[in-house]
Amino acid sequence: MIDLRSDTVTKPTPAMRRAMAEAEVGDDVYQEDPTVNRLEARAAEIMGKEAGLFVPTGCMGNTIGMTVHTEHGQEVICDSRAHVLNYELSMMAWFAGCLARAIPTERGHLSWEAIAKEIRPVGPHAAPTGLIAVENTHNVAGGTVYPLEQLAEIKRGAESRGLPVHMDGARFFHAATALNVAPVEIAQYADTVMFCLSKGLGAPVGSMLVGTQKQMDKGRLLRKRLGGGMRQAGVLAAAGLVALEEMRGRLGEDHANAAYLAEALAQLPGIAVEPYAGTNIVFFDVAGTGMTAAELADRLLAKGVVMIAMGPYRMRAVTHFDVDRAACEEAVALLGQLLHN
Ligand code: TLP
Repeated sequence: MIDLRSDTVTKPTPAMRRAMAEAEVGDDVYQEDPTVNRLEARAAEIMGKEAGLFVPTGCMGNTIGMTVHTEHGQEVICDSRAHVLNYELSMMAWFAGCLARAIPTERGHLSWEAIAKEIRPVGPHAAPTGLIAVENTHNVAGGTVYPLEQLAEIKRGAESRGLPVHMDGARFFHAATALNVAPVEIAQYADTVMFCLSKGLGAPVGSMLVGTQKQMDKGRLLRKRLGGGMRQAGVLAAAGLVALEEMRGRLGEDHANAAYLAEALAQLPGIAVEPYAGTNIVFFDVAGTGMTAAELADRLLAKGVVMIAMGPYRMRAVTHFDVDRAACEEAVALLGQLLHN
């Protein structure tokens, strides 16, 4: 199987498995797991924040991040295609008790100009704005990377209005790799950042939330309330540490493979590739093949290639550690065979 559905499908590397087997553990609910403590400190250090919190999933990291900043009855400004709005089972309503104020965008990126128009003050009618949520890289927009100046402007504007910024950085290090900047250069423009260890970085489970010590102390209680107090979680954190130390540096390979896919897929009949954003996600339209994305996905699956239908005619391919260049070439060849027959 050549699995291009998502970078979530990566399996732990031999180094991760060894680290997991040998991990020193304790009860993390008492904050006594040395490996989790190390991972949290290291994540905070890399991102230039005071503290970190290890969470089982990106969804939980976003939920805690957004709940830390808000009160029930507030609004969260986000872009209309945000993962926090469309793929997290309305968690911002369910847990944070907030409404989304969604802004349509071209590339998944909010601008301060658009945000400023949507900020609502406390008053007798509208729900006041409590938070601005940005997504970097932006998944459904095609792995797009926020330009640093745009983020800086949002953060400056947010500060001037007393509003916090949360970043859904599920693929944060893909953004840092594409911009060729240190993580802090991006993270400085958000109060809290969630990033996933279990996507492109290859860990089997886990995400991190980073921010101030006070925010993470509050977040720790929220994590317990959500059922995320994981006891001897050092076995997972150990893989997370390997992911952080050994896997960040190789994301450029995934980007090069995605660039190859974008170019090669565009040569196939009936396939229209969306502008490639420079990271590990490629979206393309299959309407010209006479098949729906679901039909094409089924036929590809029969040939041993897995891609995901993300709309009636829209498909997504995501590159990652478990799919090398040869596998990408084979996937394109198999799709080509299918379309030529
Ligand atoms: N995204 C998954 C699916 O949910 C679509 C994927 O395969 O891309 N933020 C962003 C931007 C994400 O893309 C995802 C996962 C999450 C948060 C949630 O992470 P998990 O799955 O760990 O809860």
